[in-house]
Amino acid sequence: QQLNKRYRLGFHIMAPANWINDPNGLVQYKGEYHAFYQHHPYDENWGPMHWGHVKSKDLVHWEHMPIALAPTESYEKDGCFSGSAVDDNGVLTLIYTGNIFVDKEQDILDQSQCIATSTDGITFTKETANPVISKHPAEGSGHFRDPKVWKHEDSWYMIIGTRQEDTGKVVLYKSQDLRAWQYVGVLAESDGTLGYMWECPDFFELGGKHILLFSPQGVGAEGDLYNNLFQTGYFVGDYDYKTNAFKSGSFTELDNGHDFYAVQTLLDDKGRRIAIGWMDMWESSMPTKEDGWCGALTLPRELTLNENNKILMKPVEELSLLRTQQQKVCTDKSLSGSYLVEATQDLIELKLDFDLTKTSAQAIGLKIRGTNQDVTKLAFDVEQQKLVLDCSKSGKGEDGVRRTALKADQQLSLRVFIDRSSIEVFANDGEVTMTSRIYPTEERLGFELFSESGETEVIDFTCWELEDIWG
Ligand code: DQQ
Repeated sequence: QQLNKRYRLGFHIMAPANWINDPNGLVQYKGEYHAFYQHHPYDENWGPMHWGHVKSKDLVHWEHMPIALAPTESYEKDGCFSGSAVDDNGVLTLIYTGNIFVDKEQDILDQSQCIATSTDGITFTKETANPVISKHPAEGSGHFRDPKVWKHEDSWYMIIGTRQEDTGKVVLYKSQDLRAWQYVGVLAESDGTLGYMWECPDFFELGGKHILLFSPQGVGAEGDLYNNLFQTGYFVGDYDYKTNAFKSGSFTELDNGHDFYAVQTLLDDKGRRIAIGWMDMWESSMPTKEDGWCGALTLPRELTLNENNKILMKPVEELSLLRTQQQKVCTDKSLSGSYLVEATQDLIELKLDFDLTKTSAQAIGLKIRGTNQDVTKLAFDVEQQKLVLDCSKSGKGEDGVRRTALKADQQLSLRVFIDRSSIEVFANDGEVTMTSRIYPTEERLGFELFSESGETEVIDFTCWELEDIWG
């Protein structure tokens, strides 16, 4: 059956049809990138979780592979939940959570950690010894999921998200063979303000520091921060493997848009730390369900740490392989009011640099794909020093406006990727990113560049039409 194409993404990872959520098992294996994802292959709604699978030679052109994991065993009867992957000496090893609903209504779960292996990177065999960790530690509960495994020196390490009553935590295990795991202890836990459950943890070195990335449930909104139901964010700190002491600073949200969650990373053979998230959110209205599918993964982003211990996220350089036509819209142009730019395609990357030393406007930016009734607006509020992504007229009314602080007095550089139902904004070399789904209801393509209540100077505005990788 043909899916309605109107919102099908052109250059993002999606399932062939039906539901997807978290990225899982991001890994390089035998020279190719593999990404798996939480998937319900029989319905556009979340349900018994399988692992969907895609692979790529270049992080940009993806190929669908057969479903990697289905919940066939008693220890995973209610789903193969999120997890990670490692290349264990030529054996592609998936480490995932077996989910059992003890009482779904009361949210009582019995979760354990399991393993499946493959030597062709296509078909996976579950270990007969599963689950390899059958019970949570005393510091946790049956909410015990999303194992992330990595190697340090000669040992394997695994972190798992858990909760104890209403305190979210990450716990650590150690192994020599990926099968027998020894409990080390709690790596980090909520101080009472950071939620009741920590999902999808990841732990890695970046710029000489250790980063604990995780997705807490139950953090309340605070002004411009934490405005989604759940958020992905991180701690930057120092870690000592000998004592399991992790000393870190405060929690920082990783992206400030509407649809970005359950982020995972991999370290690739070029030494890059690459992150991919689920590009949707539990509370969104998910209009693509009408078309028989739901959910997607974000573009891969390369992470670096700046001098203020903030993670910067930039689109991986391979994304330039998608560019087909280039259009130089303008250079060194002073602007007040608005300027219309036609586009003939709906898959677009754009680069837009403003000179803030020549800006008297209150707000500058871009209206995307629309008229006043149906438009996504990206603005920089010059006085407040905030980047503002207004999705309140992006075809699903309940998604409002997101604002995030962006200190900029010299230049504002925007890189924006617009797909048929998404927008990903990278501002000032990844200092701020905003990721949201949009659902344009009108046909108009194109943009309107604007400078409100004053002038600005556009240093460069270049657009590229992008390839549709799914044809
Ligand atoms: N989704 C998975 C869980 C994870 C949650 C289940 C986060 O493993 O904790 O689909 O979206």
